[in-house]
Amino acid sequence: MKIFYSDTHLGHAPEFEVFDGGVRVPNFEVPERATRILAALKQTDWADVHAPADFGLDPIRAVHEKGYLNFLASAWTEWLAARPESDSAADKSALLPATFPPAGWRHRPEGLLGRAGYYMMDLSAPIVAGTYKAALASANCALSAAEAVSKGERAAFALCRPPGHHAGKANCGGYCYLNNAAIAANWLSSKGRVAVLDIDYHAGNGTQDIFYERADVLSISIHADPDFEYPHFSGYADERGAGAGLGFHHNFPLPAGTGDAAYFATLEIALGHIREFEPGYLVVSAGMDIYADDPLGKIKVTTKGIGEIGKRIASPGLPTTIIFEGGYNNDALARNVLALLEAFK
Ligand code: SP5
Ligand code: ZN
Repeated sequence: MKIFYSDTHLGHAPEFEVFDGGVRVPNFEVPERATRILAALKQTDWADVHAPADFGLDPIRAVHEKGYLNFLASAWTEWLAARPESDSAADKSALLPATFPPAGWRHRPEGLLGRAGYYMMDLSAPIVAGTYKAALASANCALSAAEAVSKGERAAFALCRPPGHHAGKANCGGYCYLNNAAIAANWLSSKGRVAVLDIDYHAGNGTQDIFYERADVLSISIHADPDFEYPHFSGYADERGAGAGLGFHHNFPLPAGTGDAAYFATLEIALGHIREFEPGYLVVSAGMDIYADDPLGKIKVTTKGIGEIGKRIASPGLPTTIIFEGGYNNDALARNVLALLEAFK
């Protein structure tokens, strides 16, 4: 199986994020997540690791708003000039705003911190020196995997870091800056109908935002109920798409404690929608934070269960682009990713 990976992610390593209650914690989304999976893949006799090609900005501009991309591109340089040198309490290692617009306040300020609050959805996507380059390389891994699949591979895996599914048309958040899966799916959509299946523990709010009004891309997310879990404001069952896209988005919120059997039952409903849609391509947002021992998750899927999820997703036989998203138990990550990928060898 073709695997796409770039070392460029190593330049993106924010030291911290801010949890509920204003608690500053070491960032969970660390480079080790990807390097450990890479090492395990290299130990197999089937993983064929490649550097991504550079697809340029056009396929990214097709998904994300221009103003947001300009912000990502220049935010760090602007922060170097604007950060409060005189304030000894300020952490200068990352750009993170502390003010966000309430719903309906859509004036976009010119100043850096105003733009940061406007384009960031939370306090878990700090921008550091290497963030933009890492996000571009991650998107290129997704595009390279999509291209391999479009050329006849049964499946390809994009070992993306940073992840992407919380990034919407004009926002970063939840460790995500560019929506790798949506960029790949949109690129594939010129070649056939595309279904996106998001199995990350968290609702794929960014992917939902990007495809919400489109009928040519079916998007489905299975996740912890946002009523109790991040991202809180997106991922509810009654969000079914809008305009031409009405009926082409599905959310499956699950209760805390959901185990293998209940997860499979929900997955079968999702796969039923995919079969009915008759896509030419499938894109999977493969988060491993559904794992029972994930430090950020409350769903209880086992490693064996992740293997079974792989088999069931593989069963319609669709050309499949698999995009790495979340998953924070670094000891179990590689084992879980391999369990999923084994079904597509
Ligand atoms: C790609 C991805 O999986 N992003 C997830 C971002 C989640 N950030 C919010 C985490 C909320 C943590 N709640 C505290 C649980 C600690 N036991
Ligand atoms: Zn997640």
